Amino acid sequence: TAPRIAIVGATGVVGTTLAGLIEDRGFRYREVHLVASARSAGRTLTVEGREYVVEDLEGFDFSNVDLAFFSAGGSISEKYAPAAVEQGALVIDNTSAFRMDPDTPLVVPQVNAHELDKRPVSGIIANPNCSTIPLVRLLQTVERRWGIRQAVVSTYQAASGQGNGGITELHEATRATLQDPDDPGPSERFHPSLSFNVIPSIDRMLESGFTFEEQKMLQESRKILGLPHLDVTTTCVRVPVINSHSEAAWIECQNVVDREELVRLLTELPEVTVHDKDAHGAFPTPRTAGDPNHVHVGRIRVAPHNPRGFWLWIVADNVRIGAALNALQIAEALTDRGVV
Ligand code: A2P
Ligand code: 11C
Repeated sequence: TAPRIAIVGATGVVGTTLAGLIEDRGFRYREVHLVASARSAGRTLTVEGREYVVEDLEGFDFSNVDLAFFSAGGSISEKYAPAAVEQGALVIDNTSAFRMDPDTPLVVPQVNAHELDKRPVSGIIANPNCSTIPLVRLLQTVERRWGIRQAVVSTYQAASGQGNGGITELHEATRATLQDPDDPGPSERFHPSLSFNVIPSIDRMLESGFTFEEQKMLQESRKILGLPHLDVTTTCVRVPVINSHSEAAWIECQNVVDREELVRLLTELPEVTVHDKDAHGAFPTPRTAGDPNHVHVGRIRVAPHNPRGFWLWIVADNVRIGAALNALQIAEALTDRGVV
């Protein structure tokens, strides 16, 4: 029978997108609970044309839930996900709280769905970071065919990575600067203001000089691909885009790469659109990429001076590919396997 599900963070940007995708993709469920903070409890939200009252996470009983999606932030998952597991739910967690826990599989279904063959020891399945997911979906093929020596990646990450609050702040800050060029507007989620700016710092700064976001991309890629020595190095940058993260990736391989074969292999990947109409570089952008449920790749170019290396320009909807859709595809894989 179909699972009873809960969406924790149901009022947030990932939670509302997940509810929409459940409808679009026809994911079957027996009951759905929409859960958020006390601030939202009592509000109503609609899923598949039916109204539901939002429930308060504090005191919510997970014993009537088979599958709980958590997208309410790391500290909320740390506190409430283990309790949900204890009450009998299997948790799909969108935060960084449990990703590196050895008893918690970190899953991108197109890459390592085999991790979903059985129930995890911790009762939690972690959804990777939104910049990691599109990258590993492409790297796996490259590793298998040519072997990766090193990937050097710069990201261009949208405001929606900081939730509805991030989107609102970018709008307000931009409006303030348009009124007065000296006014950077509000700067709570993004420091300094993101208005007409780019910020090479996402999540907290670590002792190493890398940010936590940059460290996540390395550690998570290694875990998902099962390559503990994979060399991925990144600079993560926030840009004044509302939604969809972009990445410029330089991938140097062990062997010489044939561009035509590379384009063919990427084209054959599931739910990937290759933008390659002319050799001089078709490209996706956050505004124009097309199907938001696909990873988009363009500017595919092997370096003439070093034909072991090539560049990719990647665009993926961070709220869908990087969070809600990946989480739902984990759930679909679990129900296909009869795990829930
Ligand atoms: P709420 O709307 O009640 O604050 P976003 O990523 O768009 O910022 O959304 C964050 C989500 O996490 C929202 O659904 C928000 O609910 C939820 N959330 C934030 N703090 C808590 C909390 N303390 N308990 C439960 N849900 C929370
Ligand atoms: C951002 N990637 O764009 C972050 C948000 O590791 O799940 C998601 C943080 C995470 O701000």
